[in-house]
Amino acid sequence: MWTQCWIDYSNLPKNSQAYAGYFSALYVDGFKKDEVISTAYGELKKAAEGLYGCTPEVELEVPESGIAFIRSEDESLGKEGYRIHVKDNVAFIEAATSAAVIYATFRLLALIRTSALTPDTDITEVPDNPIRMLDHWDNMDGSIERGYSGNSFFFEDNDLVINERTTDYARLIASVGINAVAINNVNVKDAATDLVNDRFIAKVSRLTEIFACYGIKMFLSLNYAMPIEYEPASADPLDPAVREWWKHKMDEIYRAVPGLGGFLVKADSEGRPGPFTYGRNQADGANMLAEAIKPHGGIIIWRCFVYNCQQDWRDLKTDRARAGYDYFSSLDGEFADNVILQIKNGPMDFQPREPVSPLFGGLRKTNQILEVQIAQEYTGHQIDLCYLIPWFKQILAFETYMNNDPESDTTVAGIIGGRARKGSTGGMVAVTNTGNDENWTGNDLAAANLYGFGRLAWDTSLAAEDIAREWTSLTYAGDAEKQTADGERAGDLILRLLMGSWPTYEKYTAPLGIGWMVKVHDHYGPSVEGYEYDRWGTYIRADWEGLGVERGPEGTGFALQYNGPNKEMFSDIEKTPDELILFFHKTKYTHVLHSGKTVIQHIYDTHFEGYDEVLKMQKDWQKLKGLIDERSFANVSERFERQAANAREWCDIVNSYFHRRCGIDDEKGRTIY
Ligand code: GCV
Repeated sequence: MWTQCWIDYSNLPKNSQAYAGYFSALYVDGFKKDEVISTAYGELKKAAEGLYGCTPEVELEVPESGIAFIRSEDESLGKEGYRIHVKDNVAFIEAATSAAVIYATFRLLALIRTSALTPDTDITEVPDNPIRMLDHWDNMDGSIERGYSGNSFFFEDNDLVINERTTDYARLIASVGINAVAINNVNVKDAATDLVNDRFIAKVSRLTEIFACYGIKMFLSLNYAMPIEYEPASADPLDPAVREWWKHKMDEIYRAVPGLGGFLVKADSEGRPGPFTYGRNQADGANMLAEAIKPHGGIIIWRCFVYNCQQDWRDLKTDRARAGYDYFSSLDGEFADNVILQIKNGPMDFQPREPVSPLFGGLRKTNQILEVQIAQEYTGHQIDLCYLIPWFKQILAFETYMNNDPESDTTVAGIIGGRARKGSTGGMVAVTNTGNDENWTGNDLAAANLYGFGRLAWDTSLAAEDIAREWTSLTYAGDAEKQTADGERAGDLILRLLMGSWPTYEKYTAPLGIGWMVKVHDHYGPSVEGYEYDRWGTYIRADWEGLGVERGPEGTGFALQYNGPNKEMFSDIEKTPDELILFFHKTKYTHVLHSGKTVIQHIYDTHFEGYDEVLKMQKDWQKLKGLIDERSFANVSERFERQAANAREWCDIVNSYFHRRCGIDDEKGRTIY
């Protein structure tokens, strides 16, 4: 069996009796009794049974106490927004669609379970992002690319799996406002190509229906090269035979799966085929699919992760960081309306710290989705604790200087939320961290990233700390209120660990934005020069004098891809923020940072500190013994043990490597192995 994470209703919240009355009745006005409304009722029932052992009666009039779903004509709520307010002893959910009722129901339950619902509650929430999506990198053999929490719960032995867990998953992600999910790996290989063929299409259709009950649109990753295997024997996007083939294919797919949201495509990247093979550009490829899917109302999500993965080490001009902008910025405005470009947060690949991709603010006439990764590929494999929401907040807040219009919100959040350009659409996607482990996310605390991603994608103004507090209260419920021996509330202790975890992880791993000092391909544990000597070349350029890649005007020129003040800031080593200095500049070990420390002393200090902080986190966690659920306590204890070993290894290897490279001693005289 598996856990229910933050929607487990077996643990009564504080003051819970005060809310019992809401669960006595449900009144529905103006909605047809569709599957989605039934799902919302089902959720209330589940909560009522779990929390109070009762079942809400469906009543034909507004009850004296209970919950009421009221269909609203208020256009400002849009398709997904809702109002929750309390009058007398009734909690009202007002919304224009049944999907919005689902989101509101989960919100109401969260308010109740955190004792936040009061007689004065009157909140209206409309999501900031039209698309709030999770991408699975699940393969049909059951493995998950970059998966750290078991195998896939969608696929096994080259077949689809549909069972109770599928519904529990839909429930889990709908509870935090997710409205789209792509179930298979963007590297579409072997049997996965057949997801859109007779072999699997009926099961695909059933899956879309399960998700639809929770208001979620299902997507598939598509094999761009598919028509090569058929009559056109080509995937040239401008070849009329290929275009025709796709039109027929889309007709066939949508006849069988009318509820499909559309397709996610990785083309011309890391060995995947794409339009470049035929001398065409990325817009040619995306628009061909967009045209074919348009009659069915589907969308094409086209990834911008296109780069040359085999750069020669002697080539100092080619720069992987430049690639996205180089390939896509000149195509701005050429993509069809039903194409959305999916852009990774940074120009490289989900490192613990990177600058924001210059495509945000570089593209002015194109729909954009921000892609982040909660699968902890480079941030500790869900062994190490790394609460990523504070990092995502920084990315969203980045000012792109896209235009000079003071009226438009040109931060990343504004661009993807459609507020920078009238008529645009977009959203946020996370490569998900879920698998078939008992607790879904490997490390129990990694579930805070899944929860947090959903909440943040819904409301980008939420503080990372508030999200973590909410998650902690919902997950540990009554236990969060207990006190440790030294008088700290258990929930506060967990919150403190979460909030400190990303800065700590950054400290003991790759400093000052350099990234990539991980073991090659596996990406867990240190290997300072691993990628320096790999065919998959991604360089850090360390020598006896300094390290970092020169990306200013004298170097690869990457810094020039940014607008106005950002271009100026990143081009100049003196103006570049410390945390990104090695990303942008080849920097001497003796260079003095804004912090007043030299680069080398910063490396020594942060690595020692990072390791110490992990030991402290591990010790703090032990204070929860006997206070929280035993399974969860043991799960995280075991993870901290491994994290401590990992942090020790990082600290020793990184410090020793740089000590030997530059010969400069640690000012504090600590032992460097
Ligand atoms: C799915 C990185 C990962 C790959 C991943 C790729 C991508 O390179 O290491 O596993 O492939 O990103 O985002 O497509």
